[in-house]
Amino acid sequence: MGYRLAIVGATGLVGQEMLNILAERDFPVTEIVALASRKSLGQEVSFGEKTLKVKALDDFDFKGTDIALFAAGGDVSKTYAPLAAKAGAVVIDNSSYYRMDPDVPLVVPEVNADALAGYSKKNIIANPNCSTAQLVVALKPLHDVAKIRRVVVSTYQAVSGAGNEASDELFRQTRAIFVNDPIETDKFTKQIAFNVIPHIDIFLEDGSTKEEWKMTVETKKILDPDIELVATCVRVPVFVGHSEAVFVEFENDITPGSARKILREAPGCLVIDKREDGGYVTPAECAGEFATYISRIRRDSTVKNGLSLWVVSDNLRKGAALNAVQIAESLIARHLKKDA
Ligand code: 11C
Repeated sequence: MGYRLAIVGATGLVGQEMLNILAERDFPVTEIVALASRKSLGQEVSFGEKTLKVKALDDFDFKGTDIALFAAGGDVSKTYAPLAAKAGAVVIDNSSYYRMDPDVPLVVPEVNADALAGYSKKNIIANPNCSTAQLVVALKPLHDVAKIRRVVVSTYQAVSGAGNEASDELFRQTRAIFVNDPIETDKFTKQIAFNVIPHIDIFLEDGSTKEEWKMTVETKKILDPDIELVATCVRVPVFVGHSEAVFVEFENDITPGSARKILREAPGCLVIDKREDGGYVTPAECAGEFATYISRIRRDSTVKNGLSLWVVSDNLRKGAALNAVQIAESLIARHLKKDA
């Protein structure tokens, strides 16, 4: 017995990855509809061996849809998620629009699947920001053992986090440099090819960016409101895979050896941590994978109980599409079981 699904934003990077992952994981589907704006009408997207013709979102009737996965940005979610939810579909929303709504669970299944119980308040479940998702997967097992007080994180975020056009911009600029053409910027504020940009999302009054703020407030909502977190979010010329240098201060002592052992056994985590040349993971190796990779686990001796980690994951997968599909899987297992 399967489920009727709708994918909103099916032509975007995350929407297409959702379709790939649903097919890869043999998600129980009886019907799947690919939706997008009218300008994508008639386009085709792949779902396993099948090809789906994209339909228009603006006149789609969600009645009869069990689960709607939204990956089309905050404005689309703001308008259409409540309509889908009212028609009876459970919405799993990848945008930031509903994340901090107290009546909307914000879920990373390895960390807080129990929060799914609150889904029926609005029939909407939020998927976190990509840089938060991989971080909390790595932090949760350590928090359970030694209680985290404070986290300092610097991110190295791939251009695909900013969408298709941003990825094209990195490609075009890289080419332009090689053929000596002028560099044109559009999606990014400065040249991204052979450069790094310490700016993701809009600036806030205190000088931080919204991406940095999201990492703080989302970690608190998903993992523990008492955790203090400060982030610096940086865009790097990588197509897929966000990396994070993470400094964690704990309440209780925890050695690098015990952290390594705990993370090896933790759901969603894969430890690659040989203290030798190449004994760590880089974004090029995590692209297309499901895991959150953890390397460079070592003591931070500048604080009492400190550890430092390197955390890498595919931002389109664990950071977005995979986490959304895992939410759908957990939702089905816990709340939407259908008789076989
Ligand atoms: C980026 N993290 O890499 C962003 C993309 O709040 O869902 C996801 C933004 C969000 O640009």
